[in-house]
Amino acid sequence: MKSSKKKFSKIKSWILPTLFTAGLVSSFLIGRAVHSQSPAAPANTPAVTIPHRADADEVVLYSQLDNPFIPRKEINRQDLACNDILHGKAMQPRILPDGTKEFDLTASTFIWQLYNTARMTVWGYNQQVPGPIIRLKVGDKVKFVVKNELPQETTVHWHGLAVPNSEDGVPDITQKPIPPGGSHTYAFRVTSQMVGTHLYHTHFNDSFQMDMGLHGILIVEPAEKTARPYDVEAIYEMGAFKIAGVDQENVFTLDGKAFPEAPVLRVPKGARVLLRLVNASAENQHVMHLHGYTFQVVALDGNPLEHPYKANTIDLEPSQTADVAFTANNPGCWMFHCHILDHMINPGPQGEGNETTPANMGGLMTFIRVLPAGQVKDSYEAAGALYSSPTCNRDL
Ligand SMILES: [Cu+2]
Repeated sequence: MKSSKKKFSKIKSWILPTLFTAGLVSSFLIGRAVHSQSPAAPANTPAVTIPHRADADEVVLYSQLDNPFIPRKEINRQDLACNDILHGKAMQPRILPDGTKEFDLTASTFIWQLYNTARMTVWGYNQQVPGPIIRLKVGDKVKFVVKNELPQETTVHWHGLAVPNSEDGVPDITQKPIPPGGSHTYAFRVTSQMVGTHLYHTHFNDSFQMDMGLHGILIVEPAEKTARPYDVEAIYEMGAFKIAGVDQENVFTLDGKAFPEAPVLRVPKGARVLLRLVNASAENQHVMHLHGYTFQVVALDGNPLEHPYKANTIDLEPSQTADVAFTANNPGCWMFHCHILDHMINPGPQGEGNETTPANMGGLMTFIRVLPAGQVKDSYEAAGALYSSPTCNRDL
């Protein structure tokens, strides 16, 4: 145990940087009910101290001085954006006279609800985290008009795509970084090398900007429409954030939301399901595990495998993608989660759990519900709502 003197100096060493961080880029609130709203705390509200989950002796300051309020309408918009990611709904481009598909990506700061008790000023594309899905076809001529409304320079990198070097998004090597208030247009033709599940992300001050939310999913389809071997295609992007001024990723999200708000995937019994999995965390690998099934790993980093293999966990290093497939023949509510188990915990006073107190369940945890066809809806369902009031068995 640390002495109280030592502890005080530890607290002191946190206060200034954390207040600075909280005021500048990161703010969130603790202990609210799901989607509840309350006015911002008065300026003289004392800050709340809560032990960091990784080390109960270490104290992290959770500032209430910058207590962001999000209207219900905005929370609904964010839930819908997250649900669109899950269901692979892509953004629509402008079609230019020569047939070029032109996409707008605006990087800006906004308040995002990571889960019911944590909100943060994130940096993201088009007011959502992850950014909108970009879906391209081989042969497409594409342009991306990237506007920078961040307080810092940025670039965009098309991860896994063999674009011309000038379009690669590496600052001071292939382009000048895009200054705050500036814009830059990327242009390339989509080739067969690009087919598959990929991501796009910032490449400026990467470790910081990735953890702030500047990433999204990019899917390239073959030129010819082929008979789709799958009835359901869904996407889970694993993201990571640093809240409370810590220097290690401590909130992990599926399609932008941590459990209890991570979205549930509902699929009809018997459907052939393709899950596109993308690890957009800057610093952490994820070992995603599906209960109740053996799936086939059919593609890695966008490349179809010559010999797909069977597994029930898939290990994704930062920036790796995998496509896994299964036939939904086992009805029920099946957990889908990261098997690095502290990625299934949200920060809080409970820490990692002990003999008397369970941890604050959160992070990379959701369900895949296999239901009779008539009961499948595409609307957003938060994993926590299902967890606290299980209806799976009743539905079967
Ligand atoms: Cu993980």
